[in-house]
Amino acid sequence: MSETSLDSRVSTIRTVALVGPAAAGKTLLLDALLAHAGAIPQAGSIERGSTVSDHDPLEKRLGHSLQSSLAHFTHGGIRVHAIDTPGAPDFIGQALPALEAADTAIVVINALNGIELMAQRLLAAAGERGLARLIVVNKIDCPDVDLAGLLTQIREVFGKECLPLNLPSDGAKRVADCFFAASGEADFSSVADAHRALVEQVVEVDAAFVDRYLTDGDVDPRELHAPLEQALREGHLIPVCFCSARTGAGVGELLSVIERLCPNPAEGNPPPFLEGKGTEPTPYPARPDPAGHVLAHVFKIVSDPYLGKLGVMRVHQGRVARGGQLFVGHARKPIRVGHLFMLQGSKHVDIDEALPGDLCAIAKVDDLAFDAVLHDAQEDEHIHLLPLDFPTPVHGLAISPARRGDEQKLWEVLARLVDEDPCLRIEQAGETHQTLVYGLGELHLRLLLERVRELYKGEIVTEPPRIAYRETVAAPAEGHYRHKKQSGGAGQFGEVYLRIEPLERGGGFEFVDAVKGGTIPGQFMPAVEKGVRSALASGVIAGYPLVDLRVIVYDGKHHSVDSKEIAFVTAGRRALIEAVRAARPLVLEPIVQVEITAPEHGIGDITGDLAARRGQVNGTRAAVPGSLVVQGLAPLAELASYQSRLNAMTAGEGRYTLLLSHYEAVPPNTQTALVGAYKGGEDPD
Ligand SMILES: Nc1nc2c(ncn2[C@@H]2O[C@H](COP(=O)(O)OP(=O)(O)OP(=O)(O)O)[C@@H](O)[C@H]2O)c(=O)[nH]1
Ligand SMILES: [Mg+2]
Repeated sequence: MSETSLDSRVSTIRTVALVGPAAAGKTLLLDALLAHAGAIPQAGSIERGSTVSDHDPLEKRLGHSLQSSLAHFTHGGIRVHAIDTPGAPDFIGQALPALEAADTAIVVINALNGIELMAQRLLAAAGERGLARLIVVNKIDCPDVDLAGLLTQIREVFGKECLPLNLPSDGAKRVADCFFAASGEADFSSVADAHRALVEQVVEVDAAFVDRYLTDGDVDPRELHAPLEQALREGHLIPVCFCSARTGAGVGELLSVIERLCPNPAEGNPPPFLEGKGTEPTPYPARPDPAGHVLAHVFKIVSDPYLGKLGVMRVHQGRVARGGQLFVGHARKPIRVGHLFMLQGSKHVDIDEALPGDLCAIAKVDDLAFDAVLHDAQEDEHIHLLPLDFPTPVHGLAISPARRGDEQKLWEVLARLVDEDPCLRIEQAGETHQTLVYGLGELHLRLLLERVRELYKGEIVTEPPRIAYRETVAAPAEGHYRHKKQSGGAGQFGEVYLRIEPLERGGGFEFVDAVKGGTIPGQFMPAVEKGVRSALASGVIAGYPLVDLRVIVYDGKHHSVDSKEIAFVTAGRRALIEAVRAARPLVLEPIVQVEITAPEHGIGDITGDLAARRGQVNGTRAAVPGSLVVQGLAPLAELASYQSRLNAMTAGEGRYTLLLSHYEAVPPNTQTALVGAYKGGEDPD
């Protein structure tokens, strides 16, 4: 196959991510697109659980997507890959990675609800990643929706670069194109005005076109392909389309927009690949050239009970072929691409090769992890994609098996589920051997537990959320420990003097070797640091990890025969414990940003309740008509089981999201209680 024909095949690929708030109609819209393109006989239904994308039994039961899901179709010679994503904030760990795989983000807005928080959040995230963005107003068939008002609101909230590419017409039974057509009938506004506004916005990116436009009064839109792509790339234009996934109005037109206007893999901004280790990697310009080295990025992991681990990836450069060999990140040993396929909902469609822009999957590769880069040249091992900014999971739960001895089995089930979702985290709690899982909210953890129960099959016990407290110090202090043991033959000897200093909040940990004259020989310093780190990890006064401090080791003693690594580990650990106890230790608690959406009449109760729980209200703003969004800060510990309290205050209509903001010292009485409850402390002997 010649290079030119391969390149022209890349230009016929479009990769889009459907993102936006829950219930906006993303999943139904994908089915409508698939049906319109002839990939399925007819669109399915959310209520009957018959869509391509919501294939998981739990998704069918709830009527919401919980995981991202892929589908593809061919129409008019163009291959379109689409990723449907869940809209609930707790599942944003499935939605954000779709932005790493797509060239265009289609932000779906529910005409019934207007602009919701998730639409804002995802439109901004897509802009930060440099994607072309398209806003789709869905559900235009619903009676009493104010589409003209919504369009005005979109331009107010998202900016003047949001311009309609089509307008509802014939009582929203169809839509009228405003880009290629210069006139037509619309339900509101005017096709001619919308056409003029679009052309003016697009020509602005290119001075030559501005001149032509000023001279001739119009430019044939078919000549505007290059400036239009540039305007999309630069965020100078965010087109708005209207449709109804239910009646099919505007669905064919959306398909044609994807084919004719959305960027192909070579027309979008290059993906933000970085090359190098350490703190200052340099940008790596990946090119969507099938003849280049392979660079493919794993943006989704699926743990299939029968097929093992599936890695779903976007090819960015080169050609991934069945039977070929690829390296996973730094791994020395290549993997063989035995089975290469594309996903159509739950179905696998075998393929021989995947080109830049294609989304494909490989199975049974245990080493694959989310965010891995696959490549076919060992020198590319340090290339990675700029990481996404995921919210930190702060909702914790302790899980243990009802039957003792099953801990490992339960851990394996959890680890598999955590692999699939970058916003879930598990850890083994210090001495208690409890397994802690952290997620973004109560819904997130509840659904995780449903899946754990299904896979683990045995009974599990959960305990109320555990707060991820931290310890720190408020003053500088000194610590010293001399470890000396003489038992029979060889002894153990190590002595450490150190000083600790508080760092600013968020400052982490610094270790400074200030030993002069080799009183602690260089080869023992790693042992001292190991001892210090082990004390930091297990905590000193309340059993929580120590943060925000600098440890300066400045003196010590060794013995030419009896000094051993283990002696310095112990001395480092004990010296640190002594210093921390003298440095006014504090327990810190997580403070979260909370956003509560609730009907107006419930707002007074909500703000009063927040203030009573050591919270602070920072502002209120309008959301969907009739409801308000309250923004504030509160200690996470005060928000345990918040959904049930919110339900009581809002007759079940309130919703909230939490994001970790920062850590602050707990009130003195809480500190006394936490320190008193801690039994794991060790006294230096
Ligand atoms: N009237 C009308 N209803 C629609 C339309 N599109 C979707 N719906 C309905 O809206 C509900 C939500 O649709 P989904 O496709 O599940 O929405 P989603 O955006 O995928 O939601 P999440 O998966 O939770 O993020 C379902 O009951 C759909 O039948 C539409 O254009 N008009
Ligand atoms: Mg969905």
